[in-house]
Amino acid sequence: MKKWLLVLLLGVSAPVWADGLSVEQGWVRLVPPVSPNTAGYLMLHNGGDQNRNLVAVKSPVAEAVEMHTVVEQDGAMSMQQLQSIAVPAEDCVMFEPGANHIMFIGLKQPLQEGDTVPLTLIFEDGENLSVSLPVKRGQNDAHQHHHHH
Ligand SMILES: [Cu+2]
Repeated sequence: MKKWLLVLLLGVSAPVWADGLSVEQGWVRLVPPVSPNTAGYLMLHNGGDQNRNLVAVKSPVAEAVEMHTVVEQDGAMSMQQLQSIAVPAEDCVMFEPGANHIMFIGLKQPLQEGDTVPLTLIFEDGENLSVSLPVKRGQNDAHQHHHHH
């Protein structure tokens, strides 16, 4: 029993599989403690031969978790909620900065660098995929505090 648990815990950093579905390169953006929201990114593979539809995302760390994309409206970039995201068979969907992302709204407590955020992806056909995403600094975030207006 204990060994089994350990395998489960160690398994979080490896690709996680659920019937052909896997998540890789997932992370959640480290934000200042005052920020109530953050975003998560990942690569979702569908290695199965069945088309899937991602219809919900859940996490205990925030009041609400939504799927968002970024669209240009009147020359400005703004976020738009998505109700579902198609993940075709033998294809892969990216959640990345400036495009699709997982939005964590109303963080229950500030996330620290190195924390892991549990996330469950829920598909239309009832399939679930639970992963753990590490909290990390974004690639350009280290420099952003030099650019306050
Ligand atoms: Cu968003």
